[in-house]
Amino acid sequence: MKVTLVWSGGGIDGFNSAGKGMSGGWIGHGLALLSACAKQAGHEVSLIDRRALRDWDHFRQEIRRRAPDVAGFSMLSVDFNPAMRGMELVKEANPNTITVVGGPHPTLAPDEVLSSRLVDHLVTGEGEISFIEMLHKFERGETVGRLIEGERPNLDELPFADRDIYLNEWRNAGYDYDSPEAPLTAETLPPFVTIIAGRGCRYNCAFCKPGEDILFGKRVRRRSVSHVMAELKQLRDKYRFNTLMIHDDCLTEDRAWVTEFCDQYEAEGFTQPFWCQARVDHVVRHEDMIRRMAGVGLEGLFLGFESGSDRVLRFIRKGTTVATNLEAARICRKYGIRIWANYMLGLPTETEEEIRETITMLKEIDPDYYSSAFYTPYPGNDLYDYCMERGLSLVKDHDGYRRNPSEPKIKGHDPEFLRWAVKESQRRKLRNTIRRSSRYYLKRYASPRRAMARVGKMTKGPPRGRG
Ligand code: B12
Ligand code: SF4
Repeated sequence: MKVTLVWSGGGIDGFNSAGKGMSGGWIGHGLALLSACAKQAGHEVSLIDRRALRDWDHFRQEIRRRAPDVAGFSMLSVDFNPAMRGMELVKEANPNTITVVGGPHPTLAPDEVLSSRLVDHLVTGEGEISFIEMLHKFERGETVGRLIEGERPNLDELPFADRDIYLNEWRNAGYDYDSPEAPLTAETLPPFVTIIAGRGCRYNCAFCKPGEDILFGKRVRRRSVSHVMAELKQLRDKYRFNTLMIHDDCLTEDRAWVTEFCDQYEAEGFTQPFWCQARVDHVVRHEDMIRRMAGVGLEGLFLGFESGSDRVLRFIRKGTTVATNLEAARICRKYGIRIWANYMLGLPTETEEEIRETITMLKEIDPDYYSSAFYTPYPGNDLYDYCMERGLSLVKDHDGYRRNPSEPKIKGHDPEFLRWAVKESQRRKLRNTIRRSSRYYLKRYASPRRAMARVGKMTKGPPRGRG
């Protein structure tokens, strides 16, 4: 069958954003895996990535040109409006094209999505097995239910994510990259790639659960280290990646897995720096594991500090304390691991005093990168229900399901104070600024490797571009 997968996302940047930052320049692993599975089953697959298009007219042209039998849409809550508009254009181009939708929002709010007549079928949870089964049934003219519960695959039996389906699409749109995905930060050495080693998380944060369990199941599943290594070898051969990000929600919960990963990463000759997400309590509990990870290339951690108030941390069921947050930061500094600090402001019940405690904590942590969010109630988790039961949500439309700190998402907070708090939380103490600047200049001017490079530059003439 002719299948067109649609990345309707880009809720933040929208059209013309391919390659720009992480929301524009990272592949969606869900569709990349569906593509790999559908190709493996013999279907002809293409992708429309809204981020690589100019506008809806461009979308209309692309869908007409591809004329698919099936259009498969992926949808986060924030993508609801663009996904629906895309389906409208699919049906306008050819009412017989079958629309299938999946992803977090259809899984967590199926009734809302199914209430649209544009949606022919909806798959909840994971799509790799059930989507391919559906395609076979369509092909044979068999009846397929409108709501399908996705069967959970054995992750080691899945093919590797089809990254090219994104890259080709971006290149066709005129983008010219030397990296399969946009580097994480200005300092990240491209080519940069992201991978996912597992699904699920056994913790119970109120702003995330039970949504995450509904999507991926209560039991955490992780690919075997050898399966991940095989993918990394392929990525090394194909893209010569220089930096890696592991997206898993909670990779560091599995100490045995991480240890085996470090051993194999080293044994297979990987020296590329990598980043991953971690919980602060894991960093503190398993300092030896963190040291080992740093030894084989861990460059930075995305850490969910969330709040500088123990009461708020208890309220959101984070299972951590402010003391653990500070200790995790100290351990990261000790091993030269960069800190990407995730934290929220404007949570339900949070007072201005507690927000000031978060600011104080961040000044103490002095992270390398700040990732602040205004708490946003997404469907599918307990804190969302709490907000809805009390009429607290200020999110009027799906476009508002983004946690970028622009406007408050719930009642009870002074918008001006929150905006001030974002700025103040990111203003470094003078001693931290001095410490950082001196470290930077020391690295830049006192490193023998860089000094040699400068000598090389002076003797060899102008630098050449990276190949
Ligand atoms: C990596 C990531 C990002 C990255 C990269 C996004 C990208 N390009 O994919 C960044 C940092 C940019 C990001 C941004 C945001 N993210 Co994010 N992100 C993730 C994370 C950690 C991993 C995503 C992933 O690859 N998962 C693994 C793949 C295999 O799963 P999947 O994509 O869900 O796909 C499977 C199924 O959903 C299903 N499926 C998906 N699509 C389709 C389509 C069809 C047709 C079918 C049949 C099935 C199907 O089958 C797939 C394979 O099993 C998830 C959490 C998680 N563990 O999934 C959050 C998550 C998806 N993000 C979330 C959110 C809220 C956001 C933001 C809105 C945050 C913000 N800034 O406000 C933005 C929005 C980005 C945008 N659209 O513009 C929420 C979504 C909640 C919701 N109700 O929508 C999640 C679930 C985290 C959470 N627990 O809250 N994110
Ligand atoms: S926020 Fe992170 S640690 Fe908490 S339940 Fe969700 S995935 Fe797990």
